[in-house]
Amino acid sequence: TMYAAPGVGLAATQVGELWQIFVVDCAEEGQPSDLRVFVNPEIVSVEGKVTFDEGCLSFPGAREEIERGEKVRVRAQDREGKWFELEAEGLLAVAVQHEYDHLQGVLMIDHLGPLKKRLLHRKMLKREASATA
Ligand code: GNR
Ligand code: NI
Repeated sequence: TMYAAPGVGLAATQVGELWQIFVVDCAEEGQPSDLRVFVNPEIVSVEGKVTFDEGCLSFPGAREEIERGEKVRVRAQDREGKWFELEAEGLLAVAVQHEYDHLQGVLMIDHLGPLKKRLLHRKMLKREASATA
């Protein structure tokens, strides 16, 4: 589903699977894939701040500037159940925080102020109305 979208990440909750699992692939276009699987992820530490222009497959067409940690350490299990720790920065760090949020029921819009949240909500309602009309 992530590759079909295409997206750089996908959380299980986005496809109706109630597991603490997300995947991320931040490889640049034309580069070999860099699929990373995170099972039962925990954010160990966050350092610095960065603002990133984010999109989300659950909010088609929307782009918003969101403030995130610049560097994160994440602990998770891999597909074999083995625990690993990863320090990420750049797009990978942003994607890990975005996907981790999904598993906690937190969405991109929850990082926006009430006005922007409302505007985006209306935009999504309009989009839905025109799709079903
Ligand atoms: O495809 C995606 N791109 C993206 C760009 C900037 C910050 C976060 C993301 S994640 C998003 C896919 C998605 O919605 N995953 O939950
Ligand atoms: Ni998302």
